[in-house]
Amino acid sequence: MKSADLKEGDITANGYTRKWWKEVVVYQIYPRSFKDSNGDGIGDLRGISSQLDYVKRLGVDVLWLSPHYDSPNADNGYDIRDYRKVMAEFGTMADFDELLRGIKERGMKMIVDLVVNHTSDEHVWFSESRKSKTGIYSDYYIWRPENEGKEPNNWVSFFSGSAWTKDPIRGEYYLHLFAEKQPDLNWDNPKVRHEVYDLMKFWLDKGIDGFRMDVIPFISKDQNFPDYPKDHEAHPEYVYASGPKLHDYLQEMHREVITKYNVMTVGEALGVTLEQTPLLVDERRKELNMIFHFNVVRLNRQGWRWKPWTLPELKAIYTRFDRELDVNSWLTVFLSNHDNPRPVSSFGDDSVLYRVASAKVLATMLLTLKGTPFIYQGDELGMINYPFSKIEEFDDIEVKNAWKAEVLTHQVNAEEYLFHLRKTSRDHSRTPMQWDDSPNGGFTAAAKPWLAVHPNYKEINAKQELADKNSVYNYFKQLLELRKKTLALVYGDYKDLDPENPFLFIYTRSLAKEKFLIALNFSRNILTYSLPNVLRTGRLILSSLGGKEEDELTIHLAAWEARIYRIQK
Ligand code: ISL
Ligand code: CA
Repeated sequence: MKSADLKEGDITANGYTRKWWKEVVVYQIYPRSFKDSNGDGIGDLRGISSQLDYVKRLGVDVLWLSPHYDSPNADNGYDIRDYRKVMAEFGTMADFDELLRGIKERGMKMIVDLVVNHTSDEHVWFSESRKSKTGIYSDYYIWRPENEGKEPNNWVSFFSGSAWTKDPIRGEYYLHLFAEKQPDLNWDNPKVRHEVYDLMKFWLDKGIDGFRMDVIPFISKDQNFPDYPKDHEAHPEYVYASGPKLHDYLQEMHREVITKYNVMTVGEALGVTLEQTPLLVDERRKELNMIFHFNVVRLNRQGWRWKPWTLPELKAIYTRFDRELDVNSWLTVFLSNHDNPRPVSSFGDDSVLYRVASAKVLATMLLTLKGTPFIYQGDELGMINYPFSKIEEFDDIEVKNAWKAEVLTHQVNAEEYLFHLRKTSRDHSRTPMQWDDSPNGGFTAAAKPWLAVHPNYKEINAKQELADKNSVYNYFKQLLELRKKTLALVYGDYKDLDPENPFLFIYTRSLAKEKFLIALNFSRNILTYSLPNVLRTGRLILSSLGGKEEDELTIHLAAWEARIYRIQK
């Protein structure tokens, strides 16, 4: 069944309502690290415009632009100073309009980042709010008096320390779940909500196609601000998320803004459990289209500490979500973003021998599971984690604050901290895109980019991979072509055939008369798998290593090989 056969709003054979945003593949761009057009060492919007053919050729449908707004960059743009102005380092509003035009004329769409749980402390709303307890902006943020000489409660910031800072000007504490320079907005104030809806319409009226909503489950707080229970210290996000009015506000946002446009919304659902997921994404509730849940990207880390994981644990996540969510809910599938290390290093094998093969296994999983796939810039090249050796090489405020709070206070040994950061730091995915083998990987003409380019740019770069038919990039391209014309890989029922297998991920996707078998080898060993006799492999339609047809009841998978079969029913 070709995706052209059915139309938006039709119901698939297994009960899903077809929507364009369920059938697209999204490519995330972190503007700071994508392409520098003016030689200042910082990526910018004109740089992105210059590479749109590269993105289009890959075969993705939607670009997600990480924050492009005016910001002092305390948290690389996730601290917004002016929602209606383009960050000076990234260019001008004319550059934004040109980028959007370039995307549209290539038949792609663009969503932007909506960061409205908090602003920068340099936003005019905060400058005004801290001036007085009675002005019109006084309750745009969350202010509380000190509590017996201390912070109002025991909430902690994700960037170390208390979530409260006493402001010398207003003489009260303000809440910031992230950095001190990221004060949380007070969503219980209807003026704040309508400011947000207005700024959303400003960008929607320019023609964007939706929003990725930053930590959106945090926007509603219990205004009594009770201490969270001690056992939540490791995961305060489960206290901060899903506050009393979250669904009221998301439904209001949908009524006031979203429903007036044909757009997609994806919520970054830090702190949302599987059980709570339908409350956000069940289409009948008219809140969000889909969410990013954190189960997979938190499988190998707890905060900044790396932890071992197993393939059965990874497979169980996909199976749980698939089983628990009905046809009224939709999800995303992603293995990385600007907050997580490179997937080949986290879930694949970033050795010289197996980097390419394992990148293709991960690409096959990403693009044949159920849910809208998100590809993060550079993952289509099989980029890997950076060899950080000292704290000075990091940029991320999350890293630097934890170093100050835990290492400089001698609670954690510096070497131990660096050992973990080499596996878990957000900066791994923020090193510049590697375009070719010229200095700085062709990312910038500047002598020094804002963050060092990975030293492997001569081996791993877009120019080399475009020319190499066996490259990771060209394999992603093949997979995207296959997914585009195969509705069963979008909506098809999912079934894990061997959940406990420690090294093989073998699953089917089936819709109406079509059934596909996907076989992934997450190991360096040649492995054999005998299919349950109800299944016959049928026709091999793709092998990541050029493998050939097989005896129909047994599959032999080479080290880090991925195979896709069309099964004869
Ligand atoms: O998990 C985290 C906290 O320990 C971080 O990876 C991240 O802060 C979290 O996932 C929320 O991410 C979003 O909000 C942050 C910003 O730093 C991230 O870049 C953004 O994706 C605050 O806006
Ligand atoms: Ca630049």
